[in-house]
Order: sequence, then C-alpha cells, then structure tokens
Amino acid sequence: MTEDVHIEASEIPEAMERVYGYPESLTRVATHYCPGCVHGIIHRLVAEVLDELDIREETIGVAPVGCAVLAYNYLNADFVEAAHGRAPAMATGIKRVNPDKVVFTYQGDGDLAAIGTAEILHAANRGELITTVFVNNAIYGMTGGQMAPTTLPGMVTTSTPTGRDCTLAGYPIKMSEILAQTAGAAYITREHATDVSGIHRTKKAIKRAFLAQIHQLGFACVEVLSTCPTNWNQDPWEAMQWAKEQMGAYYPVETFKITDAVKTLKV
Ligand SMILES: Cc1ncc(C[n+]2csc(CCOP(=O)(O)OP(=O)(O)O)c2C)c(N)n1
Ligand code: SF4
Ligand SMILES: [Mg+2]
Repeated sequence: MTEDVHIEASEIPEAMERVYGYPESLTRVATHYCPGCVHGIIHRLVAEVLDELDIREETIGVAPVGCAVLAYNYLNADFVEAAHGRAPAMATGIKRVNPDKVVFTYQGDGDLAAIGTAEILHAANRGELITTVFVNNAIYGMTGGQMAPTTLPGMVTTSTPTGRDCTLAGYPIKMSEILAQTAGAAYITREHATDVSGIHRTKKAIKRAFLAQIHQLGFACVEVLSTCPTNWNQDPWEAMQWAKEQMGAYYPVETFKITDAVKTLKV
C-alpha cells in the first residue's frame, strides 16, 4: 500500500493552487478491478464531474450487474442496484419521482447491449432525463469472458473458443449508432479511455452528458471503449492498444448525435 499523501484544501499555502487531488466523490478504498481494467479510470472521471458540477449530494447512481456491480462502494453518492440490464428502467422511475435529482446509470456492454437492449433503447426514445455511462469492453467480464453482442468478429472468448463466427453468432452490435436514431436522445457519443487524450475527451463527454440532464435537454449516453485484460488474455499495455486500435476500428470514436442545445453547453 502506498502512503496516503492527501492534502486538505486548508493545508495548501495561499500562493498555491490545487491542480490535482482525490475527488470527494470517490471513496477511499482499493477497488477490486484487475490491473489494466479501465473501470477504475471511468469511476474517477464520473467522480471528478460530480465534484466539478457540485452535484454529489443530489446524484443517484444506478449500478449494473457486471464487474462494476460494486460501483456504489467506490462512488461516494447515493446508489441503487438494478437487476442485470434494468438500470435504465430503474433510473426512469427514480428520475420521474425525483425530478430534482441527477440520475445516472453505469452499465457494461453485456448489461446494456444484451439483456438490457429494450430498456436502454426505450429510455433513449422516450427522452428520459437520465445520463448513461456505457462501458464497452466487448465481453462479459464478470462471468468469465463469454461472448457479448459487442464481441468483435473472430474474437476468442470462453464461449467462442475458435473465434466469433458472425454467420452463427450475429454481428457486433453498435449501440451508440442505434441510440442516436432515437428522437429522445440529445447527446450520444463514443469515446475511449485507453490513453491520456482519450481519457480527457471521455471526461468532457461525461460532463456534457450530465449537463444535458441538468438543463433538461434529453437522454444522454457516453459509450467508452475499455479493456478486460484478464478475459482477453492480454497484459494491461497490450489491452490498452487492442481496445484503441482493434475495437476502435469497428467502433469509431465519434459523436453520433448532439442537439443544438447540447452544443451550447459550456463544458
Ligand atoms: C438476469 C441475469 N442474467 C445473467 C446474469 C449473469 N451475469 C452477471 S454479470 C454478466 C455479464 C456482465 O458483462 P458486462 O455487462 O459486459 O460487464 P463487465 O463485467 O464486462 O464490465 C452476466 C451475464 C445475471 N446476474 N442476471
Ligand atoms: S474481469 Fe475484466 S472487466 Fe472485470 S475487473 Fe477484471 S479486467 Fe475489468
Ligand atoms: Mg463487458
């Protein structure tokens, strides 16, 4: 364990400005994520955004089933746990009953693009005032690396040991492109969290997606291309490159929908 070097704002000499620190919206516990997994990075980005927008106290997160099932242990906001894929339905109910709260879902690709396809599609189409952070690592991470709808063609998983054969198993589904077709969506973008510039872009996108909700502009979803070195059988560095290059070739990093109102938001 490294020594905790946290410095309280009151301890910083007046002439100095704090430029980096531990977000208040992140709890001070070690996560269970594997080395090289970017769930932890994405948690931190969400925490930084909650701090910067000063919305931690009024935010309710909906945690998924998947490796991020314990997101409520790491993000220091109110949370509920949804059954696999049902986070958008729960978030819908929570937001409608508590319109003054800021409600977001955090979902993996198995959760959002398989069992939860109907929930996310209809939440977007209804223009629910919720924010979704969609972590796409092209696999069912938590359950041992089975094929997900997002698994790339030819990709070896525990349930496709000779590689995904799209003539049998269908083609990788592009959820952001689909969600962008819905009239209720205000902001749909795909980013990646595999290098510094990608992480900065992802943070901006997450902030814009929360702002879209706060300004009541419609449904917003940020897909983040991410890693699962454990189930991809890669080391963390390889996994970062693979996500950026191989996943990025199939899933372009692009903003698929941004309404004029969302464009005017200052991020
Ligand atoms: C209704 C239901 N079906 C299936 C499962 C088993 N299950 C748990 S996590 C998971 C896949 C998670 O994959 P993903 O959402 O991509 O998250 P990751 O672990 O990759 O971040 C599955 C199928 C479950 N818990 N509940
Ligand atoms: S199994 Fe994969 S998704 Fe889950 S924590 Fe490990 S690297 Fe991350
Ligand atoms: Mg996954």
